[in-house]
Amino acid sequence: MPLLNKVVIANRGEIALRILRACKELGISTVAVYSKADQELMHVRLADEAVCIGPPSSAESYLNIPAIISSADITDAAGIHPGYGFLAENADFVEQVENSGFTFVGPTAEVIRLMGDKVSAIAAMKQAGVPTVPGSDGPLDENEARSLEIARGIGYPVIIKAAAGGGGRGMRVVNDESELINAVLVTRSEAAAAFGDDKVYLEKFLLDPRHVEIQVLADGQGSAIHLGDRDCSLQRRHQKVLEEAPAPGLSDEAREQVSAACVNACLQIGYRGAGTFEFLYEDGQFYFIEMNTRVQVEHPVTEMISGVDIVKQQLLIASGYPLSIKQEDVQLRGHAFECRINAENAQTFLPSPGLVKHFHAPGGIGIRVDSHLYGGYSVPPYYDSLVAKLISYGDDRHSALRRMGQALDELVIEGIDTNADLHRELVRDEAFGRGGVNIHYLEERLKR
Ligand code: MV4
Repeated sequence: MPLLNKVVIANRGEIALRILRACKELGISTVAVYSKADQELMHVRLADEAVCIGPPSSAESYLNIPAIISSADITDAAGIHPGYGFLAENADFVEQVENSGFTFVGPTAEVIRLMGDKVSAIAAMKQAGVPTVPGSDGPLDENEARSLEIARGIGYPVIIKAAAGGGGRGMRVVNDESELINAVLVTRSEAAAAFGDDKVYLEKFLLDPRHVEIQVLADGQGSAIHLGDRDCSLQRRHQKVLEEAPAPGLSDEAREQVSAACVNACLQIGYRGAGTFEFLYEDGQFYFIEMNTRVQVEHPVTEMISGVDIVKQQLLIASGYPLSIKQEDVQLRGHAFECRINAENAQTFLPSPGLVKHFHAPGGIGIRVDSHLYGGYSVPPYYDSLVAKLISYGDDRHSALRRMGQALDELVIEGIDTNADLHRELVRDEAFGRGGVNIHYLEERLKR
């Protein structure tokens, strides 16, 4: 079977470079699409072809569906890889890509839509035997007495979430009965304004869970596998900061049970491509909250412990190949960390774009740097502030963490502010060193 012969990389920054590398390795021709602010991006230089798709603003470039499809048209590309963010989980985009005769590197529009609505996603997962959070099992209706009854049955605190939300947008915690009706009303109207969908649902609010996720690959032809778990609990304002694989301290039994359920769910919903099941993990139990139908920023930690090139697998699956990796071939070994290096002020966390005067990447055994940075590159102010991902690998958690400490000490980024010093503190933090801190740990530590 032939591979996609040419792929449009509909993204920018480090992930565009990551996708370009996977394409080159497979012998797939590459088309970079870039905004007027991004002509100097590393992957634009390295791509076989490059097309300017619009002005700096994302809305007019990386979110401009006609411009991206036209780029595929004029370059005679076969496929479009969306990366993460931008149009990666936009079902309407996927439909237009396919109706124009191109292959979307990812799942079907139908599955993206199913997972994009958190109410239908949770219902599908429950149906497939994936453990979910005790909740309303469907949208809340206008019947206030019924909402009060559901919440009372579950017990306070509860959380009201927008069905169209996700990633921390459109949610509200309710501590007791007196606040419930107003919270539902406010969340509903915010959801209508933000997403054009006022559907809301209710869950038990878990007080101090960890964020643990399962990476899957499925070919849409009857085969699905998992590549183990990651812990992404270190976050600030719903932005992940430092991730690791595997999640520390899980029992083999809990881990195997939940990953088997995820694989089963992939088969049941007809999943195709790379995907991530997000869970809250508390007191040894997993609770599904959302599924991400794209490659994720933190995919490298899974690549390090599994030896599987996830982006390459995405391209093979999109080309129509059945999965060549069987579950028993997947050997998870060692431990990996990823530090997200952002161009941001260390005190205010505000973006810090500008000229990178010097860039020195760390190296050595067990170190990987996914970054589009180079000395003389100017970080534009228009996009996400992620400029580098430092990834370390070791035989065990301790040695991977030591290596990360050394890598951070070697890293030089001059000219812009970054959060590298925060990472230097975190990798030496005692509680983090023990493993298993919860989703509130970083924000509480920053307060101190
Ligand atoms: C929750 C929760 C506690 N209980 N749901 C935030 C992002 C979105 N993916 C879901 N989120 C949460 N849902 C219930 N039932 C706590 C959070 C949450 C969180 C989750 C993962 C990582 C970081 C977080 C930070 C604050 C709140």
